[in-house]
Amino acid sequence: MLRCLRLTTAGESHGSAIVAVLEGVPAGLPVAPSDIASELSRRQGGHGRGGRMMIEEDLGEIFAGVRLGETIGSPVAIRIPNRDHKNWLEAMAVEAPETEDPEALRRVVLPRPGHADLAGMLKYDRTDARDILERASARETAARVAAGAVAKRLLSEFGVTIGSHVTRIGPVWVEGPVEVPEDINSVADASPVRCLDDGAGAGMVAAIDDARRAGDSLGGVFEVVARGLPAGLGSHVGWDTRLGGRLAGALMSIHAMKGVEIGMGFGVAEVRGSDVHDEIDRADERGATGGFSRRRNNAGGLEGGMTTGEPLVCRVAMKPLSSLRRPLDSVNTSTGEPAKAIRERSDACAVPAAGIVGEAMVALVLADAWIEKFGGDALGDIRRNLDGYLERIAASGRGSVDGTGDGSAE
Ligand code: EPS
Repeated sequence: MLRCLRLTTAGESHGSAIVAVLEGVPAGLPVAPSDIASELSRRQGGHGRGGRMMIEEDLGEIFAGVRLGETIGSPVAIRIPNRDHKNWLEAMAVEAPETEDPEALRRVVLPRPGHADLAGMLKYDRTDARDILERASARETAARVAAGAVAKRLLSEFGVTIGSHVTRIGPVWVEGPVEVPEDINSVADASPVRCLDDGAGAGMVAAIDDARRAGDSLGGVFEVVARGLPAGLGSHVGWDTRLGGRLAGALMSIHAMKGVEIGMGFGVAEVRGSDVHDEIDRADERGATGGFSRRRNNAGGLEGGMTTGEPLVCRVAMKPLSSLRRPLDSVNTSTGEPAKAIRERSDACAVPAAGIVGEAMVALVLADAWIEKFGGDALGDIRRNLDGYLERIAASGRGSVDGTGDGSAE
């Protein structure tokens, strides 16, 4: 999914820390610790989060790849300590245990339907599901958001903005077309569920409270919008260069995601081609769309696996979390007897936080496609290449293609 950048994350949910290592970031990018901390803090919020977020205060300590306020071309490494680790010292110790007491070691033999527990135990030959669930935990997304903050920082140098908002939680959704403001996050972040519609937002809060009271959980849908992209990121030439696939793969890799739509999404299956495709006009402005404009954006900013210069719009469906206070039926893997799944502390709903993770994944894929298109080990090289490219495409649509114009950028 990433071709020029490489992201590795490590860390268990209740281990000492979560770590992100991002390779391929060009030199000369200004990065401040606050760029990371502000994104991490956004991820911690949202109505429906559980007790864990009262314990953690994610800041993200950059310990490599940045010097004197700028990236230097080496891997950017970020560490996010787990404050909760102090309550798990024995169960999450690196050393071999001195006790065999399964309670002290917080061993788990009651896999949760919907979680990685059972398949992971079978695959990795583990009799303790904790060996699986600690890494399968969505705590890992803190590392993605930290790395995504660096990717966002790179894109912001070129005027690209990425925001998200929640359109559905369980039985409550925003009806009709959503009016999406230019600065999505300043509005969405003010809502407890990151919803742009106050009425629907209040209904979502009530639905989450109902589910929590019932010992249950809720999923939902969030939308990520990226603005300021030039036409031509990604490519139609290969199955693995198409940006739609790269975005969908990255978004589907987030814990608990079950579906991704781009633009009109599944709606394209219901109507005729003339109701789907976005007609082309000449634009007065010769910007990042190459001097063309569209009458609408059903394509969600992607055609043929490439950006069109229109806003990129991705929607993602998240399933309800599988840690339930009123657990579902399962099997005790040590006795083979029927039993209820483990009751683990968790969130009733994490859709608002998932939107922030979605922004990070979109930022990583777009930054990757940006470096692929404009190259360069240094920020200045990227800027020069971008300027040259924009100058060329601005000349399109002015008769230069059929030879009747002068092709100049004016
Ligand atoms: C998670 C379970 C909960 C969530 C956690 C993801 O953690 P705990 O078991 O410690 O209560 O709070 O999310 C985070 C810690 C986080 O930072 O987002 C799970 O099982 O996926």
